Parts: sequence; structure tokens; C-alpha cells
Amino acid sequence: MRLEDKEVIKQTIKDKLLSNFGKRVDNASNDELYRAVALMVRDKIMLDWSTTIDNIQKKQPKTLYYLSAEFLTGKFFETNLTKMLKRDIYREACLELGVDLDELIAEEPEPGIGNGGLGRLAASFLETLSTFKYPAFGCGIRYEYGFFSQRIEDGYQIEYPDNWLRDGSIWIVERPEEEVEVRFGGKILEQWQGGRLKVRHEGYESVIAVPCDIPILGYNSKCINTLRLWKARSPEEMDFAAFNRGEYIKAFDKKIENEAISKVLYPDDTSCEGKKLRLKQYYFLVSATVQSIIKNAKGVYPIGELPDKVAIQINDTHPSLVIPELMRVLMDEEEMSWEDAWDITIRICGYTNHTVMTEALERWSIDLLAQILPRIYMIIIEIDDRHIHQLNRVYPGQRDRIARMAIINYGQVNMANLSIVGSHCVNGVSQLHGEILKRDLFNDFYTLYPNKFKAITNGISHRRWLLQANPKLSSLITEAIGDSWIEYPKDLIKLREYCNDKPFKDTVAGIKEENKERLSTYILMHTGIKVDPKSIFDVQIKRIHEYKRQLLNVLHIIYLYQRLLDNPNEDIYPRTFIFAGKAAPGYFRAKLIIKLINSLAKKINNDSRVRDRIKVVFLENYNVSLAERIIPASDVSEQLSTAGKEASGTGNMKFMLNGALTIGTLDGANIEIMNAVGRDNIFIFGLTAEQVNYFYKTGSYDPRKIYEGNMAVRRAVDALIDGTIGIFRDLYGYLLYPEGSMADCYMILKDFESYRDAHIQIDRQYRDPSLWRTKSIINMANAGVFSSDNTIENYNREIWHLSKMDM
Ligand code: 26V
Repeated sequence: MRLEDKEVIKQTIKDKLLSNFGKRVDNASNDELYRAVALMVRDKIMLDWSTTIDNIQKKQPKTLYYLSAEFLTGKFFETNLTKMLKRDIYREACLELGVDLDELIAEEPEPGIGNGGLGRLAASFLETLSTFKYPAFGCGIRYEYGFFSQRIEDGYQIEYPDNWLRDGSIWIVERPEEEVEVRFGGKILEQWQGGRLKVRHEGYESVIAVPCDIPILGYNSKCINTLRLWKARSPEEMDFAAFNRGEYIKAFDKKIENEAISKVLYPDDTSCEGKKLRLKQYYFLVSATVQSIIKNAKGVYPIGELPDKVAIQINDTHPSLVIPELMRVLMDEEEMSWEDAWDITIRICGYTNHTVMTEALERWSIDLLAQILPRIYMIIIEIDDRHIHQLNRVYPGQRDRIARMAIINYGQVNMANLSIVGSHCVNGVSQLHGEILKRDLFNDFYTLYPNKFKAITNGISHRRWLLQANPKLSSLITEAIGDSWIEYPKDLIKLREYCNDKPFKDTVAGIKEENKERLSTYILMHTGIKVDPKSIFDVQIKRIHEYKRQLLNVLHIIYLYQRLLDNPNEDIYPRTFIFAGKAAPGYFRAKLIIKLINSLAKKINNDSRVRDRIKVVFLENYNVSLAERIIPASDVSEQLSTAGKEASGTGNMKFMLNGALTIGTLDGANIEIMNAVGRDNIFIFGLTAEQVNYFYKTGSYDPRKIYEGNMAVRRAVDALIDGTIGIFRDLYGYLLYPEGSMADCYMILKDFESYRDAHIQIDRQYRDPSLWRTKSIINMANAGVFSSDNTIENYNREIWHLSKMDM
């Protein structure tokens, strides 16, 4: 049977090559081969996909719409093969044709339509939803250009457009028959007709939203849900008269303006035009989604039953205009009363907050809203009026509190407040984050609606991050404990029995080393830096941000370097510090940190006095594929955020799943990881969130005292400006003498010493390979609760109440 399958696969690959490209295996390019095999895989997906869509259509089970500005799916080809349990047989079939499957996998362009954890979380949720056969749509924007492609030039981050769709995508199916019209601008006319206020929208401009659907496979599951990304199409192709007058560029002005909506993810919004475009993007996403939801419901069930049929999850505030948009459609088009529409809206919507950083909490100016979305603006005013009315009743005379809770304030719409008021559930993404929302950021709302607030800890797709990204370790685990962990990740706990099993430990160590060798080759090829696979691979990969404190890591590396220079015989266990991550293009300081890392790398890697005991590497263009390569090869996972600032973190979970040990603060999900593995199997350091808060509240933090009193700190900080690694006056000033803000506002210097102590522990413990392996296996064994499988069951129980489809 297996043999026959393989022969069929080989023949079909040949047929696809011939019919699509007129090529044979021996004269086809890798790209053509990738497309041929991918097309074949896609053929196999189509039947189950259409059955899933039909089932949802016919049976109308309650369906989730997960709205998100980002979906960081990673590549699809290998994942789809893995989910279909076909990766090995395709690999063999390819091999027999003289083709290396890995080379084909590399051909697929990476869809970079997200920038961080929020987007990656959305993608892992979709994977689990399909595996569990829960009916769901991911709804987003089909950005033509992803976040940006990062290159390092002379140590600096340089951004290039990420044209991931240049050659089309095998996995996207456009559905023009399901397109909808989205309206911007114009005027709103109100008329009383038959005892009802009728609203007419005139003088608007239309943009057509075209669904670009991507099938999302579950593991060994016939349920294939859809990621629906909306693409903007201009209703007018061009101004023919202008073209004939010779105004060739002007003839396309409107088309270009309209279609700019789905051009790029997070266009720079420092200019007014940029803000306008962002707002248009978000409304485009929510309006297209709401219209398609209502279209689907019409004539099939009474609109009043919508909350039994639909759940909408608002992934951070970017899609929060879904609340007024639902109100608009229910009232203006379905002729419902305000009260009925509001009741339905609240029962449908849930809001997940993903950050407490004030600069990331969105506010839109009312002028802009009134201009671009006049009807939505009117509805927001009404939502706010009724909300304030209620607040005045509950809190008479408490003007400050009411101002804090208002949706419209100081000429701006506070999108988090709108989301809280318009949803039945608000959740944080780790236990600590949930607590901070209740006690701090949203405390006023928590007092008023205590039952709305929940904490649901994030999770990761263990099937991608272990089964797919670390195939050797996966096979070993399966040999030891069986394969139930693939579908029941908590079964990984059975590995605990092996944490003192010598042969098992040795094999785990061997696999780690192989992964490290593979990464070393990649590093050499991409940076020219030769690293020692036997050294500790100490890794910090994530967006570059002050609060994530890459700078703390850097200062510690400087400190180690200085120690080596002081004492060439200093016994430091060889370490390779690996960094990767993108800085937002307009974020000057984050970009400077990248330059600092690269300058430091250049200095240390070329200093013979260091005798290769420490190496520093910055890998460019961090994305899902690069993470898949780095994480299985890591020994140490750096999770350094100032306590209270990282909502959850999910990288931390991927590392532990692959046997890396965490060095981290008591922040986000690090705390839960510590509780799962035990204090001895993680390196915790630094202030608690409470202590951090105390410093902020009292204003009593003084980094200059630390600088003056601690020689190690002082020398490391001085190195930023003494010319050893270049001149980084901004970063020096930021730590000690900033203009107009708090010195060292993320308390790097305060945490330095305990961070250094934790590293001393790592250095010591790594020297005892047996002990280290045991700890590593304990981390793997306890990673099961951090699977998105667990997270989704929690969301479903607490918020969505979906049922599994029978298929
Ligand atoms: C804000 C902004 C502000 C304007 C520029 C573009 C932009 C893009 C995204 C955001 C919100 C970022 C929120 C975010 O990614 N939060 C991360 O969510 C993860 C999943 O819940 C969580 O693990 C991380 O701790 C959290 O930082």
C-alpha cells in the first residue's frame, strides 16, 4: 500500500510538472518543482476544505470569527504535509526522483503578514481550531507587502519591501463572487420614516473587498477552516477620459488610492495620510467581515439568533470598529432597535488585550473618524452617551473616574474603552497580565463589571514548534512515550519518567548537538561567523523593544568581555549569544540597539584575546522560518522584560518545549513556566512587578546610584561611550541622563546584578551535562499545558461556546 502510494505521488509530481510548466524533473527549477508538489498537495486539501465550508453553510453551527490585523502563519507547504501525515512519504518520493524536499520547502515565500506575538498567536489558534473541528474563520487583510524585509548593512537595520506575493501564492483562493462593498466618507442624512429614523449615506466612496481564502489544516483532521484575508479592489479601473488626454498616471490615481488599503501592514502613521490609511484598513477589515457574516445569515435564520450562531473575537483593539459596524448593519440595514442591536453586539463580541504599553493603546481622533467614517462616528457618540449616562447614575459626581472610563475624551476615541464596553468578555493573555488589567489598567471597568474580566494564558502550536520544527526530537519522544502527545500535548508529562534515564538523556543531547551544528552552518553561511556548536547557545529572538531589554543582555555581554580582557584566563564556559528581531522602522532607539549588538559582535568576534570563549551573532530578517531553525538549537532562552510589561510572551514556551532552559524575569507567562517546571529548572532574576510598580509610583528609582556604586555596572555602561564599541551616547543618556523622561525607565541597571548571578548559575550548571539534560527534559515534559490546544479549550469554555463539528 505504502509503496503504491509513493509511486502514485511520484507519477503525479511528474504530471503536474508537465501540465503546468511543460517541464520534466530533470530540467525543472526548484521553484517549478515546489509549485508542482504544492499544487498536488493543494488538490488533496480541496475536498475536505469544501466539505467543511458546506457543513458550516448547511448546519449553521455556532462559528467563530477571529478578527486580527496580523496572522503570522509561517509557510504552509511543509505544515500542510505534516498535518496530512504525509511529510515522510513525500520526502521519500521526492528523493527517489532525485529531489530534496527541504530545497522545495525553502522555495515557498514566507507570508510575513504580522510583526510579533499577537499575529503568531492568531495563527496557532486557527491551527488548533481546525484540529479540534471547531468551526472558525480567521479574518484579516491580504497585505500585498508584509511587515518589511530586514537586512543588516554596516550594522544598521535597513528595511526593504517584503513582496511576498510577487509570484502569487499557491495557497490563496480568491472568491470574487463573495466580494462586498465598503464605504468611506460622504454625508449622513437622517429622515423619520414610518416612526423610524432612516439613515441615508450619500456621496461616499466605495472600495470592493475581495476574499482571498487560505485553507487552514488541522492535524489529522478533516475539518479545514478558512483564513479569509480581504483584498481591496477599486470599483473603477481607470479614468478613461484622463488616459485619452494623455494623463496616464492621473488616470490611475483613484485605483491606486483605493487599493493602497491592502498594500502594506502597519503603514507609518506619523503623518495624517498614514493615520487615514490605517483607519481605513481597520474599517475595511471589519466592515467586509460583518457584511459577509450577515449575508451568510440572511434568510437562513432570524438575525435575532445571531449570538447563538456567531462569536467574534477582537484581537487587540485594531479590529474594535467591529462593534459600531455591527450596530450600523443591525440598525440601518436590518432595522433593529438600538436596544436589540446593542444586546446582540455585546453578546457576540469578546476582546483580548495584548499589551499594557500605553503607546500601543490605540486612540483615534474624532475629526478623522467623522471624516472617514461619518456613520460609525455617530454610533460611537451614541454608545458613549449611553455609557456616560449609566456612569453618572452609578458614580454621581465622580468626574475623574467618569472621564477615565469615557469612550470619547479630549477629542479622541479610546479604542480599549470602546472594546470593553462593547464586549461581554475582556481577557488578558497570562495570569499576571489578567491581574494587571483588573487591578491597574482597566481597574475602573473591573469594579463596574467584575464578571467580564478573565485571564486566559496564551499557547503555542506544539505541532509546529516540536513535531515539525524538531523532527528528530519528536521521533525520539514518540519512541519513548508513544505518539499520543501529538494530539494530547499534556501527555508530554510522561517524559518525566525519562529525566534520569541515561540513554534517553544522551540521545536528547545528541539531537540538540545536531540541531546546533545545523544552525552553526546557517550562521556561517549568513554572517561569516564561525561558532562552536559545543558552546552554550544563548538566544534572545523577538521584536526589538526597550521593555524587552535586549540592552540588559548586551550590557552583560560587555561585562563578560571586560572580565576576559582583565583576566585572559578567566574561566568562562564558551557561549554563543544569538540575537534576531526587527525594530519598527520609526523606532530610533530600537534600531540603535541593533547597531549596538552588531558593533559589539564585530568587536568581540574579532578580538583574539577572547579566544572564542564568547561570540555574538545577529541573524537578520527574523521570521517564523528562522525561529523554527533557531529554537530547536537553543540551550538558553532569554526572557528579560521588565516585570509587568510583557503581557505573556510565547517564545518562552517554544523554547522550553524544545528543551531550552529559561533565564527570565517574573513576568507574563514566565511565572507560569516557573510554576510548571519548578524553581530549580529555570533561572529567575530581577524585580517583581510589584516592586517595579512601587518604583514607578514613588519615583524613587535612581539608576545613577547603582552606576556609581557598582563597578561592574559602571564599566559596562561606560563602554557605550568610551569608544571600545563605538559611540552610543543616546543609550548612555537613556540609562543615566535622559531629557524629559525617567532615567533607565525599564530598570535595566537595577536588575543587572541578579541577572549576572543567574548567568553564573547557568555557566556552572551547564558544566554538569547530566544535570542540565535532566532539567531540559523536565522543561519539555511540562510544556504541554502551553499548547494552544489548551488555550483554545479555555477560550471555548469561557467565551465562545462552540461545538465540535461531526466530520
Ligand atoms: C501595536 C502597534 C502600535 C502601532 C504600530 C503597530 C503596532 C502593532 C501591534 C501593536 C500591538 C502589539 C501587541 C502585541 O503584539 N502583544 C504581544 O501579544 C502576544 C500574544 O498575546 C504576547 O505574548 C506578548 O507578550 C505581547 O507583547
